[in-house]
Amino acid sequence: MNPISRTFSILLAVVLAAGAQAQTVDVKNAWVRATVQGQKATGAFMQITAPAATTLVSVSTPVAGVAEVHEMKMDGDVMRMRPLTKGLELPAGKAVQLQPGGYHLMLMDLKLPLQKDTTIPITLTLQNSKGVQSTQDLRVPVLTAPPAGQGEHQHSH
Ligand SMILES: [Cu+2]
Repeated sequence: MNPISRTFSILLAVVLAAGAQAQTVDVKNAWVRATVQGQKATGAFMQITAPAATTLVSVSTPVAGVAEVHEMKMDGDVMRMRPLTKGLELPAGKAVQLQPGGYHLMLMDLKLPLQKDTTIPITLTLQNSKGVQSTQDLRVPVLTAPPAGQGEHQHSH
């Protein structure tokens, strides 16, 4: 390899590494709710913190035909969920909770039952403030209830 192409390769590697790092979000307490035979949809939950302003534009997983970012909202006196068509804003340094009753990832058209104590892959598609998109792969445990310290009981206070 000649010195010029070698320098270029190193530069490219640095740029790629910097790009990947800028896009990475911190994900904690991720889990997806286990399903029973015949159930076609479930929710996935996690806490996401982005180091710089980021938008979660979409999600995908091989176990579901359709995966969407949803929010729950009161519609009159009925709680409804709807897809966030413009994605979920992740402000810099602020932990955003995806949890039962709030924002969540909706996995629909499930191809198989999700069994407790297995894990599934979920890919997040993220967009930075310059409009550049990147993906981040997660392994998410399948549970029947939120992990300790997380979840439904937090809604009652
Ligand atoms: Cu939903």
